[in-house]
Amino acid sequence: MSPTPAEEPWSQVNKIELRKVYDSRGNPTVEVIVHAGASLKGMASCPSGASTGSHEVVAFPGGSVDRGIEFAVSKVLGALSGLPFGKQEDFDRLLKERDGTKNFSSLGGNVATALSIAYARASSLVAGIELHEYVGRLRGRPETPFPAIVGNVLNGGVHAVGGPNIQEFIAFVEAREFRTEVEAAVAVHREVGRRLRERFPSAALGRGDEGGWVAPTGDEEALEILSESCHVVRESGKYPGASIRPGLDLAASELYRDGRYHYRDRSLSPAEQVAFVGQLIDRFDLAYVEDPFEEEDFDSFGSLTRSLSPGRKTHLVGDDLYTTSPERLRQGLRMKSSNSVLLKVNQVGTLSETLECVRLADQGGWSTITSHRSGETTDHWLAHLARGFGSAGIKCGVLGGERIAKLNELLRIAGSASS
Ligand code: 2PG
Ligand code: MG
Repeated sequence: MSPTPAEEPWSQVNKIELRKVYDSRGNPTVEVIVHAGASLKGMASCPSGASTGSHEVVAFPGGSVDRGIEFAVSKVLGALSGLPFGKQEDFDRLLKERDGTKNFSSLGGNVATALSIAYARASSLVAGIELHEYVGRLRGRPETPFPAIVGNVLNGGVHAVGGPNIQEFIAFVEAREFRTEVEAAVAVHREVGRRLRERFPSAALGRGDEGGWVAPTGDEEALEILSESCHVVRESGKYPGASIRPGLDLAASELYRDGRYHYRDRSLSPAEQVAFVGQLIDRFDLAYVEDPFEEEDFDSFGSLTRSLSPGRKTHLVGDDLYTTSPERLRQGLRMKSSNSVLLKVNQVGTLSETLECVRLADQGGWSTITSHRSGETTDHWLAHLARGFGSAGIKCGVLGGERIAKLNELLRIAGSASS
């Protein structure tokens, strides 16, 4: 039997499908298929957040996925038809033009995101390369080492009822082999679970929105458990050469009311919060600190950044502060507010604008962290973006099907790179 000839890809967009699907919280979201040949499909679905920054674009018009899809079908798809593949900036500009607002309130940033990524995937298929290579070419720098895992192992805040006030307790794992990172991150997750069961023998332990544990602990108690778990895994001798350190996403806008940060056991002024977080960094050797202040406080971010000791590598990361907006990131760079930026495509709505943030961070010598949302699908484009952006970390949780899907995809990418 003669082999089937390879399919001839199309050179331009001529068929796009959109449908409503559901995320890990059961909330409706959107999936897009940009066809790139009779059976070649660029697919992408969009996640959504719970602790959203107020400068993020609108997720869906009037909160309705159906309205976003209707707008795409009636006002956007016609303009995209006939566009050649590989013209990411043109595609993304058309999305913005057809939407016609500053914050995607007609089309919905989540619909725009799914369209933008699905088109990128279709373009990579047409070019015969992987999505991460396509993204890497757009970034315009050679690929850097694999990202560290920024793995949420204990959940709090708005992602977990009955847990600590701080939203995320994170294992930050860096190793030469990505497989070692995955194994060590899983080991920290298990060790945290074991310690929580020991400490709260009669409590019902659950898991939060991002697959981390939920337990009735205070914030510092949770950080102690995380820190001891990182230590035990590091010292186990099973992950030679791996750096395994604790980290936090304070999601501090959620703690901020009337000029103060409110915890169960204390309420802190911004200056006290700078001192409190600085102490936590020193005491626990934190490798990663995200959103320690509310989303408008560039100054306190700057104070904490200046206080970081040069000998310790800590990624001080702005999430709600920048909302993946090149304009807000420029302000942060000018004010030296942090040394790292979180990237979430659906905060801004297009791959091109996210890439603009990557380039700005590259120029400023800042790291980037490519991030999931608390409501996710099993789609794994995030893994390709983290790799293609050359991010220092991929923040995607550790356990839970929709979280491990991203790590497994990076294992596949790592494997295909070495064999
Ligand atoms: C965050 C994220 C993801 P959400 O705050 O960084 O961890 O949460 O998607 O709810 O904004
Ligand atoms: Mg965050």
